[in-house]
Amino acid sequence: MKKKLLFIGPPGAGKGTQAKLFCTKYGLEHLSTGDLLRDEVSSGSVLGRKASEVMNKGELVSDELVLSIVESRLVNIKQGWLLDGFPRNVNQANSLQNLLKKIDQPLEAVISIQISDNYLIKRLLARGREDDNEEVIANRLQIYRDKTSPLVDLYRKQGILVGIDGNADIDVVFSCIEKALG
Ligand code: B4P
Repeated sequence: MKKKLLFIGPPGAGKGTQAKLFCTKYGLEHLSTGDLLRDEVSSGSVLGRKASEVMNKGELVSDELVLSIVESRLVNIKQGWLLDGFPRNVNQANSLQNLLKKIDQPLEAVISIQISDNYLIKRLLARGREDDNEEVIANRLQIYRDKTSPLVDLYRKQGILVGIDGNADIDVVFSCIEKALG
């Protein structure tokens, strides 16, 4: 089983849901930039307050902040890791590539979870997090299309991309991911 992974997809595709299941079953470290940023927000720090404003508009938090959060954790992991929600633009992807080179841990596979807009809007509205309302979801989706989706092509060209249909039930999607990485 591959152990240096990245899950990519639009908001609500199920990246977080699948990443948690996968890391629990296979003992990988789950690095979700969304969760790490929400932890920072809950701590009430100055950085957290700044991040909260940005996240509640559905925008991307600054590359510097996200990078420093990921770098400080990634360098200490020995048993394998799964990046969930990072990188989200070309600059973050380049920085990740440099970091992985430095620590000599190349990315082994990228799972791209695809889902139709109808499904993702329904799921996010049902979840009802602070950034899950129609206006903010539309902005998050637009940002995904403009800034994150070009990374799918980038990883396809590197030959490490696997596309997964995220429209099915959670356990069905999970089995597809397991098969793809086995
Ligand atoms: P994230 O926390 O990464 O969240 P997400 O993309 O909205 O959701 P995800 O795809 O993980 O969906 P989930 O499994 O939870 O980002 C939030 C914000 O943080 C961003 O907008 C941005 O501001 C900031 N941020 C994060 N990373 C950043 C970065 N690198 N750079 C800059 N800013 C960054 O699933 C959603 C719902 O669907 C859940 O309720 C789940 O139960 C349900 N669900 C999942 N799979 C399902 C299935 N198969 N069937 C039915 N329901 C399902």
